[in-house]
Amino acid sequence: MKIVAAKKILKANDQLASENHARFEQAGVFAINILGSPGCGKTTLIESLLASLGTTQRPAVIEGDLAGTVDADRLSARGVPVLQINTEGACHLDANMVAAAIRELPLDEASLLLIENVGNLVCTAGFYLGEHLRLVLLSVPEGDDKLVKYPTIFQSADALVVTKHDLAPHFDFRLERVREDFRKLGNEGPVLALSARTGEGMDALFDWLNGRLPVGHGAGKSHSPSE
Ligand SMILES: Nc1nc2c(ncn2[C@@H]2O[C@H](COP(=O)(O)OP(=O)(O)OP(=O)(O)O)[C@@H](O)[C@H]2O)c(=O)[nH]1
Ligand SMILES: [Mg+2]
Repeated sequence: MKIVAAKKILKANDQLASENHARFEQAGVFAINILGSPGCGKTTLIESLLASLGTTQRPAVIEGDLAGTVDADRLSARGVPVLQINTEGACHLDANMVAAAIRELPLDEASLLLIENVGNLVCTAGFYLGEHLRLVLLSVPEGDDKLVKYPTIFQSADALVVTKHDLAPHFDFRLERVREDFRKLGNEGPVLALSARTGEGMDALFDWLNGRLPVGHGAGKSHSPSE
């Protein structure tokens, strides 16, 4: 019997992801991988990002879902290029899927690529897609114990975004515990609590992201009629 070790598959994925990264660099695109459980608020956050960063950036979106185009339809309505990947049962995006997607997107006209991964706290963590930045979302209704139970994804995050913070009064969610557990995992990144519903905390995320984008990124790439 032949056995293909998971390590080998991940190595092949990393190789392809590096190629994706090189393609992003060549196109002048900053790529953000957005991960979290089903329903934690990924698409809603992307809508907020499009409304804010979209004024200085030229965004494009990759949507990862097992099936359907619900989120892609939602975001296409905002006038940005969106490409839907249907994983047909796979619980995560991989670098190969993203490589195929970026061939179909007008990447050279974009400056920011937002990738919504499949809703999952486990499988998505191990697959580097070539992104510059990884945002991991945890919504208040999921509970404050998730970092202890699903450490890998939180270890891999550049920032932890606690979503639906407007619901905090209705749940026994301790933000301080989440901050402590994030540090215990050895992650020094920011923990940003926010609500897309009320707008609370959104500016802190936008400021942090703007600080991470390369200087002169986006705005300088805007295609004015005089160009
Ligand atoms: N109260 C509240 N609800 C929110 C917030 N953000 C998102 N929601 C709601 O949460 C539900 C799921 O949001 P989505 O953005 O579709 O979540 P998702 O992570 O993209 O879901 P999948 O793509 O299915 O994994 C929707 O009903 C949103 O309106 C928030 O800040 N506060
Ligand atoms: Mg979604």
